[in-house]
This record gives sequence, structure tokens and C-alpha cells, in this order.
Amino acid sequence: MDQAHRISITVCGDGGCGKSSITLRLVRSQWTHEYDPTIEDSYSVTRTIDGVTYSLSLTDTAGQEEYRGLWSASNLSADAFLLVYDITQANSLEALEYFNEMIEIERETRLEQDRVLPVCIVAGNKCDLQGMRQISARDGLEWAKSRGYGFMETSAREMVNIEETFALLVKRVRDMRLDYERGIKPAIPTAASRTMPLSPLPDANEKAVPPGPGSHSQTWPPDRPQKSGFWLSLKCW
Ligand SMILES: Nc1nc2c(ncn2[C@@H]2O[C@H](COP(=O)(O)OP(=O)(O)O)[C@@H](O)[C@H]2O)c(=O)[nH]1
Ligand SMILES: [Mg+2]
Repeated sequence: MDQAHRISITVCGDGGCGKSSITLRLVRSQWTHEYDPTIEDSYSVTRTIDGVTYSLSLTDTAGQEEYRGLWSASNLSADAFLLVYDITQANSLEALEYFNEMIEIERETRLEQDRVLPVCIVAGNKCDLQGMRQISARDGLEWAKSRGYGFMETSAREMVNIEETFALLVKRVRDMRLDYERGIKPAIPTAASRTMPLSPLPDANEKAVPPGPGSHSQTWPPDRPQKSGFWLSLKCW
């Protein structure tokens, strides 16, 4: 398989957020209750997306603070990063900032060297545990969007949005490479522009409020199909 169809992905995030579970779900469809949190492992898997077969090399990193020193340069050289947090752990979204800072430095380096930039997707995992939720989909989405990253809520346990998340990632890498070949530079928001307020999204349980009479604003919610119940809470951008 030629280089154009190879995609390396580093899965990162705090310990216990489900990196190994997500990775193993994609690679082996396996659901095991516990994985050794100290182990960093690599896997290969192929997926056909829009008629093209890609070989994905995944690195499931060991996320705990005490192992972060083991992060190798090869983890940072990935084509894409899947940044995983746990929707039931309030601090696990902030913990992504640690990885994001490394990725931002890597992005700067690639910009200077005129190389293709990495693609980042944020996954709010354990969305099956709705009753234990501490991080709203809106907060996860805003964190991702303000950095120019894609966003999904996933459940490795219930196999929700696992294939979809990797499919999104592959498509973004493909598009990023095509743009690069055409000389189109991606517009990644800078750290300075991140304070810009984002338009609010309705909560999963909130009813969407249609614009009042005389309002000439766009439809609300913007370009999103109306879904109900549990599925409404699974956001994907
Ligand atoms: N309910 C639920 N538990 C999960 C999910 N993903 C992982 N877990 C559990 O969370 C714990 C940590 O998962 P693991 O994949 O080892 O996390 P890692 O340290 O990020 O690799 C394990 O007990 C998993 O069974 C999920 O989507 N839903
Ligand atoms: Mg693990």
C-alpha cells in the first residue's frame, strides 16, 4: 500500500478515559473490562472509506501522569490525534490541554517545515454513563471547536460512534493531504483567538427554541437534524 493510504493515529488522554477500550474496539471488536493502564501498544487495522482502503496504525498511549515522560517523539509524528476524555470525570477534558500543548508545538514545527499538519478529533467517551455525566456535550464541543478539532461522543462499551470517529478522522486526514497538495493552508484557530465566544447549542434535554416572529436569524439549531432522547445527546461534528 502506498504512503497516501497509510494513516498513523496516536490515541491520547488521561488515564482511565478509555483509550485502550476504544482502540481495542476498533481493532478487535473486543470489549474487556480492564486493560493494563501502563501499557502503550500499537496496532494495525484496515478500513475502507469512500471506496478507498486505508491502513491505520494506532498507538494506544499510557496516559497517566507518571508515564507521560515515556511519550516518544514517534507519538507526536502521527498524522492524526484522537484526544479522549471521560464525560464522567470533570477534569479529564482539561487534562487534554497537556497533550494539546505538545501537539501545538508539533504543528508549529510542521508549519515551519512546510509539512502536512496533524488532524485532531476529540472523543468524549463513556457516553453510555449518562447518569454520571459531569461534562456536557456542549463543553466538549466548544473545547474541540475552538481549536479547530472535530468532536464526537463515544462509548467503547456500547460500541457507539467508534467506527464513525475513526472514519471522520480518516476523511479529515485525506482532505488535509489533498488541501496540502493544492497549496491550501488550513485555518487552525490560534491560542489568542480562542477567547472568542461560540454560539450556544441546546442541551440534550432542552427543547430547541425556534426564532420568534419577525426574526430573520438562521434556523435553530443550525443545519442539524432533529433527533430525540439519547441520540440527541450524541453530538458529532
Ligand atoms: N461504561 C463505560 N466504561 C468504559 C468505557 N470505555 C472504557 N471504560 C472503562 O473505563 C476503564 C478504563 O478504560 P481503559 O480503556 O483502560 O482506559 P485508558 O487508561 O484510557 O486506556 C475500564 O474499566 C473500562 O472498562 C465506556 O465507553 N463506557
Ligand atoms: Mg490504556
